[in-house]
Amino acid sequence: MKRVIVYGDIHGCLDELKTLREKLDIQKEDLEISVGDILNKGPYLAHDMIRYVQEHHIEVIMGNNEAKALRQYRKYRKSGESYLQTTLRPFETATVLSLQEEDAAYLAALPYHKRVHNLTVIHGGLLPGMSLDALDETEKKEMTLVRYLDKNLEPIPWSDTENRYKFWAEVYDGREGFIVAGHHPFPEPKVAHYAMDIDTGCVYGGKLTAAVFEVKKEKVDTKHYTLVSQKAARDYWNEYLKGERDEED
Ligand SMILES: [Mn+2]
Repeated sequence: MKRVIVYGDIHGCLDELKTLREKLDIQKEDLEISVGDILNKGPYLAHDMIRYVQEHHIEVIMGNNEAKALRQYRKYRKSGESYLQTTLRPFETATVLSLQEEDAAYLAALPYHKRVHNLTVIHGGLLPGMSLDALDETEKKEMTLVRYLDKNLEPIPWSDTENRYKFWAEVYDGREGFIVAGHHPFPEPKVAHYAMDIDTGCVYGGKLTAAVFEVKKEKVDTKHYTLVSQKAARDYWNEYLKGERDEED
């Protein structure tokens, strides 16, 4: 293994991912890992995203959007068309309809974390008291959703800006290695002592970021890394929202 390369939330931004991989001059010995949320909200369909990461051997961590897509796909298979029309938004319907049975099997098998020596990749955040090897199904899902914590170090939703005390990475103590995660978009990667969030909101017109680590003697050098980004061609999500509103008018 030459390098470990971790990608932030891609959300269907396949063009930006391809350009970023060219910039990085990806080699066969590199290990590429996505923090998850490869699908939904962006321009390319879920099926195309899954095919691409499979063909290029990019490992993917379960993000909240993969978990949601799988849940919705299964419900659709059970309840049929009416479920799509009554419950899902257009982009969710497009995701569900693009998935094939083998894509669903792929999503169902995604891991919630991946360790590479002293480096750990997850989607959201780790809470105080959570230990990666002892998580139940509820905690695994919770982990994909963690952003800010309140004064009691309890996770709070994105919308609750009033009770924001610390971002999870700022209180994480390093017990599970150096963590690279995504999920909460920042204009620039949010780097703390033992963790970083590299979701730089590509699908919202930001950029797609990769964290690049060198591996030396069975150890990932987490002190010296590089952050490489590719700017989004457009603000895909807000263009989509505008289209959704226009359709209602
Ligand atoms: Mn995301």
